[in-house]
Amino acid sequence: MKTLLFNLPLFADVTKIANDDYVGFTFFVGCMAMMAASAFFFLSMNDFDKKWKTSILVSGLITFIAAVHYWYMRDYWGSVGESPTFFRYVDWVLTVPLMCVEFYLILKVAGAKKSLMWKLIGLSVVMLVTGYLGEAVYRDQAWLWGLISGIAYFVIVYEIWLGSAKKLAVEAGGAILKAHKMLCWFVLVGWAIYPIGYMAGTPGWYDGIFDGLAMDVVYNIGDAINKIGFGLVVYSAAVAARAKA
Ligand SMILES: *C/C=C(C)/C=C/C=C(C)/C=C/C1=C(C)CCCC1(C)C
Repeated sequence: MKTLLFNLPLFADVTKIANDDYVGFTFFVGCMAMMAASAFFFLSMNDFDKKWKTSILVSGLITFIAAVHYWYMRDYWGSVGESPTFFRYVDWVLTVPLMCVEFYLILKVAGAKKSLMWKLIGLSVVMLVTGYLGEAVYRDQAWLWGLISGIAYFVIVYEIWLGSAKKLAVEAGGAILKAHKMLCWFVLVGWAIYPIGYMAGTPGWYDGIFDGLAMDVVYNIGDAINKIGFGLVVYSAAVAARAKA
């Protein structure tokens, strides 16, 4: 039993993080931040009525899924010393669709249909699967897969900023419109960090732009801003809605 436990990744030996290992450091701190955020969302969700409870639960699930993946990525980086691309994309393919669900849940009061949710989820999956193909499988065609991924990203941006999602948000007004707008900014600015990471990680492109700052550092900063920040926007909207009620 003891050997079994100690062979689980949870009890694996801790690897040293060098002073200049920014990737290792941001994986470590990122993991802690995601855990703390999850505890916060899970513990506060019961302070709200049913509608907002679900939204805050989803915020917590997003950071919790990320915390588990960060635990593995931190360990993988420490012991293998390579970018944990596979874990990274599994994390994204679970958490980004949940962010799409978040848009839908917020707009549900204004009559958002499930089809909007599935459309956003479908686009996000296309964006991530093609990104994975360019980053891990067809490295020589990184531009082609990056382009397809970028198009899917732009369609998402269009849909929430100008498309039917926007219309619903305007109809709802108040805290809903405010939260929707903030989340839109996250997608436009916060998510734009990722294609920069992709370009910085593709050999022969911009691998020198940040003075050699690794792609993983860019992705880790992006994740902290987007997953925790996104959840906090939803939390604030719930607080605002409660104050009015
Ligand atoms: C929590 C994780 C999030 C919010 C991840 C978002 C990821 C993206 C928006 C990735 C986008 C990409 C492109 C737009 C083009 C290049 C390939 C990707 C997958 C890095």
